[in-house]
Amino acid sequence: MTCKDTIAAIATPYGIGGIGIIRISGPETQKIAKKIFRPFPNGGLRSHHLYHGDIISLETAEPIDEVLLALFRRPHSYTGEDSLEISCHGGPYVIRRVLEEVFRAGARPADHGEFTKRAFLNDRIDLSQAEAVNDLILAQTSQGAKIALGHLKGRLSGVIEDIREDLIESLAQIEVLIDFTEEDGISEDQDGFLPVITRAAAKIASLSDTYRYGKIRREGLNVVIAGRPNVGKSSLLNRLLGEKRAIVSTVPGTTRDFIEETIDIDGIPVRLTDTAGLRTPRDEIEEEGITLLKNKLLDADAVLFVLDGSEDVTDDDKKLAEQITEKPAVLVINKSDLPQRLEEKRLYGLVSGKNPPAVKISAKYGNGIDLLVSEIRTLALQPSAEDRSQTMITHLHQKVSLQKAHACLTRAAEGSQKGISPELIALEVREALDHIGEITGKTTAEDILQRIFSRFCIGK
Ligand SMILES: Nc1nc2c(ncn2[C@@H]2O[C@H](COP(=O)(O)OP(=O)(O)OP(=O)(O)O)[C@@H](O)[C@H]2O)c(=O)[nH]1
Ligand SMILES: [Mg+2]
Repeated sequence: MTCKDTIAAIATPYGIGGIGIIRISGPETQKIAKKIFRPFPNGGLRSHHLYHGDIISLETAEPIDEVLLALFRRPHSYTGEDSLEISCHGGPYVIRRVLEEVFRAGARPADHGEFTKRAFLNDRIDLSQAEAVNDLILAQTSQGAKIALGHLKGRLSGVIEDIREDLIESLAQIEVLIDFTEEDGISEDQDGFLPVITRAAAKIASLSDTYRYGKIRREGLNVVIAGRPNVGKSSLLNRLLGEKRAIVSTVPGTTRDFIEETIDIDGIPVRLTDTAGLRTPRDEIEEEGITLLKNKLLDADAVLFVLDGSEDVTDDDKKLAEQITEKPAVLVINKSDLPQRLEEKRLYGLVSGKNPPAVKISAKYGNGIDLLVSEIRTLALQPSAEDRSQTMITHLHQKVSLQKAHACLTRAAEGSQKGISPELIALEVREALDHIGEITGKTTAEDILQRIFSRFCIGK
């Protein structure tokens, strides 16, 4: 596919810098260069060569800036089209003047992510790679950057292709069955395709499960510090931060609004949220604080459930335990410097369905904090090292597509066991293929593409 118009944008950040780069892409690229670049070589510009010269004003023929210019002839360019990069002096005035001349010579302003979108439309990269370009630019953590680079190099595309091949193989087998049944009305091997479908479904499920960890590596871990009033949540936040950020007092119900701060654990940003203590609200403000807490718990990747070791487990503790059954948690038994009244056996089964690890600390004096940090590290870096070598997905729409594909294959497998017609099974497998194709962009709807590329910066 070739786009008819030629786009241009500043590819470097706004502001003052050593150089600023203008990018141009599209069929008019070489003509534009010929109009505004002097001296223009007689035989035209060679691809992948640097030229030194001036950008001139089309109106006055006066030089605007002394630049370096490089042409990348199609298809050997980022976008797959003729592209040009002009390295100007990096001041906002000069670079904007050069861009104006580029527009005057025939280009139009590029939209968000339009260069990458053209690379995708011209089959230079697939959608998962295009998204990885943006993830890499926006990466805030070493782990996030590593995953993005892997995807950019086609790691996710490879896994998706592998699943696609399975599905195509099973479709071929089903088609044979359809022809066979039509001709003879019977078949010897009604569900020979079933193992292939089951294998593909398992691969899809395991890829879909990586979302939680992929997202944490891309965006960081969202940890909520929760507990009843006065157990030492704010003291713990201050201790983990190494500074006095939240107000600590002997008065229960001190924290009303939530307080968010970020610490770095092994290259992953861990966002800590200190919240209002959970109990039957005493006033309107406390009620509001508790609503906020419940919303924060919904968004949390993990919960630090703080208990007071100098007191026994209370009904308020149990109420909170009910709210966090779905979340990975660490039981933080605080105030270990005081005489202990909390019986450890009361902790078993406190959070129903699981036994979260428990760590004894003193937020006031710092005891046990290293152990707690290592528990948080475990939450952030799960799954284990071997699993981490697995390809991960990092975007919600990828997970949604995988879940839809999985549902189709489940229906196909169940249908086949119930003896439904191979035509209907083939329909399900084809739909699963379409959902898989949404990740690489083979079958992605235009509005979703639009949304994905609108998150990019202009000039990329
Ligand atoms: N001895 C001892 N006291 C602590 C410890 N941690 C907190 N405290 C005290 O417990 C009281 C409450 O601490 P906060 O950190 O304000 O408790 P909180 O859970 O944030 O309380 P709310 O905001 O009211 O829900 C303060 O007087 C703290 O000094 C600890 O490890 N040991
Ligand atoms: Mg507090």
